[in-house]
Amino acid sequence: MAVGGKALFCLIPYRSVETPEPEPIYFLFKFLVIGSAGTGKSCLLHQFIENKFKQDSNHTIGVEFGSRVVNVGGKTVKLQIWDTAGQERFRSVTRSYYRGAAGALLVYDITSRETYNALTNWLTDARTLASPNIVIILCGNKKDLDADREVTFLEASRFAQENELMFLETSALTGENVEEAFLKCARTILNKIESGELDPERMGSGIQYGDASLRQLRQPRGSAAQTKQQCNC
Ligand SMILES: Nc1nc2c(ncn2[C@@H]2O[C@H](COP(=O)(O)OP(=O)(O)O)[C@@H](O)[C@H]2O)c(=O)[nH]1
Ligand SMILES: [Mg+2]
Repeated sequence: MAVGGKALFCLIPYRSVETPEPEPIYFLFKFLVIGSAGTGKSCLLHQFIENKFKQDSNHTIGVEFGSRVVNVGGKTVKLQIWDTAGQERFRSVTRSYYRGAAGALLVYDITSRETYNALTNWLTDARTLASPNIVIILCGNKKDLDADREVTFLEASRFAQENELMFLETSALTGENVEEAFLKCARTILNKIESGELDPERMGSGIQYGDASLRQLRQPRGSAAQTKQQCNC
């Protein structure tokens, strides 16, 4: 939906699956699902959230999103996932959609070379409009259609290596590697936070603290805030 050259997003809440949370949420990560139309982005999101294949995947104008709470390396993390939902046809996915994303699934269809050839453009958009530090996993979707394959695993894995992307072939139909793709991306973001490579407090990092108290716990020992709390003055 374009108004005066700008895309107008309507947010369509996707049913969220949030299992009871015994642990407090440690972080919230914003994820994007990007790639050419018809590659299976909405089906991947649906499979991840609902644990089943979306039969009637129709094109929606706007942005769909879903969220799921997962355990990553012993920490409870909420993934908030945004799906372009039809916008990709018009390449009018704007800065506001990309802004503040910590991770992305970059999807092509292994049975369509055209969708593979478009990857470079999607990658440029993600790194310029979201953040150069965005953690991206390349997903060669429709793995179940191996007989119709137009892109080999080897070719795509080389592309991934050259562009510093993680890589998996997935099937939103069978569910193969779908959870793995999201979790691998989340794990990498968490590792980067823990190693200090990613700063959750940087504007537009796509990362939020889940609980204010955890934020305090993360303060370095002897920092001003902690000292103040300890001496209670
Ligand atoms: N065989 C197969 N079909 C898929 C898979 N994922 C999606 N599809 C089909 O591909 C078409 C496009 O899927 P959709 O999720 O709407 O793609 P999007 O435009 O990227 O969101 C639909 O007809 C889906 O049923 C998959 O893993 N395997
Ligand atoms: Mg879609």
